[in-house]
Amino acid sequence: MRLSRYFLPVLKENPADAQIVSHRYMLRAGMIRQQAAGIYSWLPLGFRVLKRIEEIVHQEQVRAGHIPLLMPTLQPADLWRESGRYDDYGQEMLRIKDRHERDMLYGPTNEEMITDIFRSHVSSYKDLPLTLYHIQWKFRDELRPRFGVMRGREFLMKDGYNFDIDKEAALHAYNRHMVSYLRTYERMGLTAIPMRAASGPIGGDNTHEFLVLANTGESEVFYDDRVTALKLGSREIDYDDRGQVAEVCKEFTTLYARTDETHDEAAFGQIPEAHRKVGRGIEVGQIFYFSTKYSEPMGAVVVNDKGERVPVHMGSHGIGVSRLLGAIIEASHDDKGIIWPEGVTPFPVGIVNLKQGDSAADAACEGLYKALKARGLEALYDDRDERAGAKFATMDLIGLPWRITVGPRGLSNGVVELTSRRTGESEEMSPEAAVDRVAQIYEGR
Ligand code: 5CA
Repeated sequence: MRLSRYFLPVLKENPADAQIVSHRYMLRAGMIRQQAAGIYSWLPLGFRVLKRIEEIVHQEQVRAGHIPLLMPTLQPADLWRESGRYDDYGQEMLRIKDRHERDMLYGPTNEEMITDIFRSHVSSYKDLPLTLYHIQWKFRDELRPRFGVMRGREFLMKDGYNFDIDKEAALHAYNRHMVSYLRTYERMGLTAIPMRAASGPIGGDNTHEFLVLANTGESEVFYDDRVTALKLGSREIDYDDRGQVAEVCKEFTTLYARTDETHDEAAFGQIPEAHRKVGRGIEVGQIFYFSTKYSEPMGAVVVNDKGERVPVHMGSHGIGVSRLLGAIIEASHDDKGIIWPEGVTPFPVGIVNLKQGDSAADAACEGLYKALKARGLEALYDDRDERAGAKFATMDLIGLPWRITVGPRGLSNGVVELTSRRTGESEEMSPEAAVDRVAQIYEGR
């Protein structure tokens, strides 16, 4: 993408109403625009990151054996009357009447609708286990929408629902979600710690939230800091292997890590003092096992292998897709701007032409741009007629992890400069070597 032809409305000034750094940078980098409290347009740069995050979420869900579908944003109220949640949900639910005076709502979550789909099409244990998920916009009329996409009213969520024959099978689905989430967050450059939590309006006793540690997080967290060193890494997971999946979950949930809702001062006190930490975290996901809470009242029943009709065991599992942009920026930035992890960056690399109009510099930039494209990498090429300082400031603000700087002086020695946004370190090399290096960094992503 050539910056001269892109739509990147960066702001020079800090927006006055943005209280936390991720919100400030998302506005300044021209990623989002607020249209109403907690409701945003996704401008091209923000949209690219959102799509990238969605893609990683999809890939890891499919890897775990979960099946994508798409349910609508608007739902009939009658489904929610069946589960009893129409009245329970309160003012967070946006209620709408259509022209025939039928009660509708903008879905805050989809347990009822997915249960309806299931009961209409599945009747035998032979069709289980089944996990269906979608990535769809939700609406919750939050009392205090704030911090940009972090607590929106309209927000993008991945929500998945498992249907299993018994508790044991459903707990395997729960564990499978936990492991697939760990991998999902790691691919985004995040450390998200599973913490014992409270289930709120979704219900059930088994629930974990995934928290990214950040001072600006809304949740108070209590943990043994050795939990932050745990990594899933590139180990092979067989998602059908109950034992292996359960082992991984055990590894990640044995050390103390809880939100304030489930905090236990006595258990916390057992942690050696040097490892005992109180902090704040951003909740980027939550998983639930709630047994037959929805399947019983809604009649999601299958015939088991003994010929008996039994309600299925269910759980639901959510990832805050749009919130993740904020969480990643909170975890990865400096005073100049965002520092995108390679996994989610809107463009893999930026090209800065220090002297637009200089024939050698222009030709070298064009050559780099095309060579990168041939390797499957779309660079953001700053081909505007601007001062070098302004170009660097824009690149630093929007946070591409790598920058290739091209100027007449370097070119006279046959070199360009490759700079890491994270370390600030630069290295001179031939344009071909720079392309190779960047291609290597992104290999397999
Ligand atoms: N049905 C379940 C799981 S699918 C559910 O709705 N879970 S949830 O309420 O925990 O939401 C899932 C995730 O969505 C949260 O962990 C959080 O990351 C994200 N989320 C929730 N509310 C908001 C909001 N107002 N703005 C942005 N993201 C949100």
